[in-house]
Formats: sequence, C-alpha cells, structure tokens
Amino acid sequence: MLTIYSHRHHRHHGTAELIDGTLKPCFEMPRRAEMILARVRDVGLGDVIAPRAFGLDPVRRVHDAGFVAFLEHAWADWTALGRTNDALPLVWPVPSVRHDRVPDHIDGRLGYYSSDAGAPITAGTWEAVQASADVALTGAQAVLAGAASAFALCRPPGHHAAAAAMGGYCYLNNAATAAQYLRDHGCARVAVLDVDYHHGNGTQQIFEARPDVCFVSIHADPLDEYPYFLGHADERGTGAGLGATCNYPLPQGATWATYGAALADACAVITAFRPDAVVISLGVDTYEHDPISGFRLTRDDFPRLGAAIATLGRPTLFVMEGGYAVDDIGINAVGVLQGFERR
Ligand code: SS9
Ligand code: ZN
Repeated sequence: MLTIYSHRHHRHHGTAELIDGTLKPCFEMPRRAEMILARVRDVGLGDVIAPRAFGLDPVRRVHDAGFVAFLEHAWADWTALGRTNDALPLVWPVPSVRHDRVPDHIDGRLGYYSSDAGAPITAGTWEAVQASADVALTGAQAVLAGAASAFALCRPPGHHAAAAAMGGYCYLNNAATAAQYLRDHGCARVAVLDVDYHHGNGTQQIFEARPDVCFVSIHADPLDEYPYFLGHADERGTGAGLGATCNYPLPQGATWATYGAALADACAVITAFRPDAVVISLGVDTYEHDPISGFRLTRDDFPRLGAAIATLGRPTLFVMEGGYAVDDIGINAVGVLQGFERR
C-alpha cells in the first residue's frame, strides 16, 4: 500500500492543552506521525511519497472561505498584538447570541471559528495543516488513478473540523476534503467510515444533508465523551441526506466483542449504500492503553478491523486521525493496514 507523508507536519507543535482543569503537554504531538512512518518502513508496507500541492480550492469545497482565510492569517493576527504563546480561543458564540457578524479582533475570531479550546494555533500550524490536506488529496488522487488502497498519513488530524470551525486537535477536515475530491473526480457515491474513538462531528456536519456521501461512525457514547454534542444513534442525516448518516455510540470499556459487532453492522450499511470509494477516518485511540480514551481494543484487534474493512471490496483511502498511545501508535495504525491487505 502506498503511503503519503509530509515532514511539514513538524511545523505544528502545540505547547499545552487544557485538560482536567489544568494545562498539560499536548497529546497531539509530532512524534505520533514519526512513529507511524517508522512502522510503515519497518514492515515494508510500500512506497512512501510526498504530497503534491493542491492549493485551497479543493479545501473550500467543504470549508467556508472566511474560515480558511482565518486559519491562514490567525498566527499573524495574534502576534501582531505582541503575543508569543500559542493562540487559543476563550469565548464562543452560544446559540442565543448573534452569529451574523464576524468579529475583527483575533480573540473574537478564534471563538467564532472554533468548537473548543483544543486546537492551538502556532507559528507553523497553517503550513502543517495545508500539508495534511495535501496528503489526503494526494491519497484520493492515487485511488482515482486505480490504486486499490492508499494511506494518507495526515497530521494534524481533521475529523472534528466542521465547515467553519476548528476543534479537538483538528483544523481542516482531511477526510471530508478527500471524500469531496473523489466526488468531484468521478465517484458518484462515497462512503466515509470513521473508526476513531471520538465521534467525527465535523465530518458529519459537512455531509449530513447530502445523499451522495454517507457517513458512518463508531465511537464512544457522546453522553459521556468528547465531543459531547453530536454522535447519538438518532442522528440519521437531514433533508435529502436522511438515512445517509449512521452512528454507533458504544459504552465506555468496549472490547472487540462489542466493537466488532458494531463494525459488521456498519459495513453492511456501507455495502447497501454501494459506494464507488470508501474513505476511512483511521483513529487508533480505541486502543486499551490510550491515555485519553476508554475503549479496550488490543494490538491484535487492529488487523481484524482492517480485514473487516477489506470485505467492503471498494477502493479505500485511509486517512489518519487520532491515537495518543504514541509508543504503540505505529503498530496499531499499520496493523489495520496490514489486516486490510492480508485478507
Ligand atoms: C479528554 C479531552 C478530549 C479532545 C480530544 C480530541 C481527540 C481527537 N477528556 N479532548 S481524535
Ligand atoms: Zn479521537
């Protein structure tokens, strides 16, 4: 399997995140992608190539133009005030206030264009974010050119990013950008299967009204896990997209017995959708030793996950999302890809 990787992810390196009421070093760190790349090379998964530059047009197919411009200029706007720490939001437009005026001040803009304080902007964030989108798009292009599968080793991740909001370590939605690119270049129907421990709220919001892109997610029940406000089983899509969104919220502590059953059901839903291509939002924070998560998948379960995805029998783009047990992230992420290929 071809891997697409950009060293430019190193340019994004947040200092601290607010968790449990205190500031801790960011769980989402450059070593995550380094460990995955090392494992790709160790097992000889296949060639590793750099992305090509697609520019922002394919990104704006799923993201608001004002939001993209905000991301591009946020660091300059922040440092213009003499600030040198990571840029983080502090105030948000809750439902009862106005959303029709975009603030000028960077503090207002940070809140306007975010869902939480989990996505710090640093000097190199925009460069890394753009490269991450290019990695996903290059993977989509490989699949369009006939590859049975490709691995977009994206960092930072993307599935919590909505059309006009960053959040949860995510800035641009790489999986959604790739899915839309597939739609725009010959695939009439695309399925996104999100197996990250956290619900892919950004991806769901981007596609929920669409009948041509189905979104299926298996994740921790939002009643007691981030992102809290989306991912319930009764969310099935809106308008013309009704029926093309499908959620499997699972209880804390879920093992393969529970997970595998939900996955088999999810695969049946995707098969019934008859997609021309499948995009996998590949998070491995379902791992038993993940430091911020509560499922209990083992190292041996990840190849099983890949084998189940292979039964779909469709051209498949894997897009890297979460996974914070950094020492084992390479074994687990590449384990999925090996399980997919071995089947
Ligand atoms: C954990 C706080 C979670 C955001 C997690 C984003 C995961 C992206 N108690 N903070 S895959
Ligand atoms: Zn996650």
